[in-house]
Amino acid sequence: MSDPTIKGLPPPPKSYDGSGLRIAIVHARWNDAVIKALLDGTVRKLKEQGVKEENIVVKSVPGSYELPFACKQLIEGGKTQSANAAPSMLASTTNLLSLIDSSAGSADRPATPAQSASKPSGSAPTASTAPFDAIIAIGCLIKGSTMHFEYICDAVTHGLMRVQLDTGTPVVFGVLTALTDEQALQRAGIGKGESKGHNHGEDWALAAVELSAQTAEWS
Ligand code: DLZ
Repeated sequence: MSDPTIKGLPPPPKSYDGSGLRIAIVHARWNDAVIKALLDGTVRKLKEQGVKEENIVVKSVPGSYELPFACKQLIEGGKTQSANAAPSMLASTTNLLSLIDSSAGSADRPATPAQSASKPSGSAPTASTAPFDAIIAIGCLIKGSTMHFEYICDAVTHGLMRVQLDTGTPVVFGVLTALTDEQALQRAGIGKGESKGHNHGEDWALAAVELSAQTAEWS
C-alpha cells in the first residue's frame, strides 16, 4: 500500500516555459542511491519543462552541510560570469553531460542513461552565461543514533534560506530529512515496498521553474 504521508506538488495555477532559464543543481553525495534517483528525477522534470540541457549545471559536494556554501558560491560565480561574459570556473560551455560525467567516476555510481548515450556529433549547443535563475540544493539526511542529524538539518535549512534571501536568487530546498532509510528511498521513488513512493526531485524541478518565472515577473 502506498504511504499516505508522501505528498507531491499540486499542479500550478498556470504552466511555465523553462526554455529561457539557467538552473544549477548542487547535490550532496551522502546516501548516493537516493541522491542519484533524486538528481535523475530533477533533471528529467526540468527538461520536460523546457529547460535546455546545456543550461542545467550540476555540481556535487561531500555532504548536505556543504550545500549552503556551495549554493552561494555558484550564485555569485554565475553573476560574475555573466558580468564578464567570459569563461570562468563555471565553464560557460560545459553542459550537463560533461558535468555529470565528471562526478560519475566512482564504482558505486553507475552511469546515467545520459552518460551511456553516445554524444551527438557536431558542435555542442551554446550554453547561456546569464546568472542562474534558480538553484536546487539536493541532499539526503538520515537520522542516526546521535544528535548529528538534528544539528545538520537545522544548519542546512537555515543556511539555504539565508542564501536565497541574501542573494535574491531562489534556492529550492531539495533536502530529505528522513528518520529511516526506507523513508528516504520512498521519497526518491525507489522504495522497497509494493509502492516505490514518489520522486520529490520532480517537485523540486517544478518549483525551480515556477519560482524563476515568478521572480522575473515580480522584480
Ligand atoms: C557526517 C554526516 C553524517 C553522519 N550523515 C550525513 C547524512 O546523512 N547526509 C549528508 O548529506 N551528510 C551527512 N554527513 C556529512 C555532513 O553533511 C558533512 O559533509 C560533514 O560533516 C563535513 O562537513
